[in-house]
Amino acid sequence: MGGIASKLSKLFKNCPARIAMIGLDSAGKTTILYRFKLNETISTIPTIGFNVETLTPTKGLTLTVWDMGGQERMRPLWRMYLRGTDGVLFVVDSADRDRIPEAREELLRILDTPEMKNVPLVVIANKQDLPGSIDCKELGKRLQLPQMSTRPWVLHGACATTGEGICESMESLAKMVKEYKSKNK
Ligand code: G3D
Ligand code: MG
Repeated sequence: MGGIASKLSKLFKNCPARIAMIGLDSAGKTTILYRFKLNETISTIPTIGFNVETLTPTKGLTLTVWDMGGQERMRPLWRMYLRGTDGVLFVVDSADRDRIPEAREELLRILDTPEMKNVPLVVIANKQDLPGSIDCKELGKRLQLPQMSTRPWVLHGACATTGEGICESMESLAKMVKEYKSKNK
């Protein structure tokens, strides 16, 4: 394969970017990272109960990854990690219907900080292969994406285990980050 890995290096070649990759636990974040064929992993555990991974899948692209949900005490730390973020990759388990409201809450909480004003959002509606998964349009509605009037956002259906939809998501991300940076920096 290697398709996604080489694509990433092209996409972010002239556009250094800091991306926050977040979602509830088990959404599929680590599985997506495997598709990037990472050869370097730096893990930092700044405090008990908060696992942040900072990875560089290709030169110029920095991913900061953590699981969200039920971590009220950790919120001040998120903000520290969100500073300087150029884009958000939000990964959702489309088949975990019961936890969609929780995912929405966490997403809105992240976006509703001064650091994240106008920062572009790419939602990965993962696990589209599972029976009973929510389709993209419905998921977008449940996450209240259409209500985001000023923020650029896009949603892609995906299956991290096969890699379907991951390239498209990263293409959208690179494009939106470029636009964001040209306007804001
Ligand atoms: P996380 O890093 O967000 O916590 P993981 O999530 O990447 O660890 O994924 C959690 C589980 O979901 C894993 O299964 C993984 O294989 C599975 N998974 C991830 N993406 C998909 C997908 O698109 N389709 C399906 N069917 N499963 C997926 P295990 O069994 O290892 O816990
Ligand atoms: Mg993980």
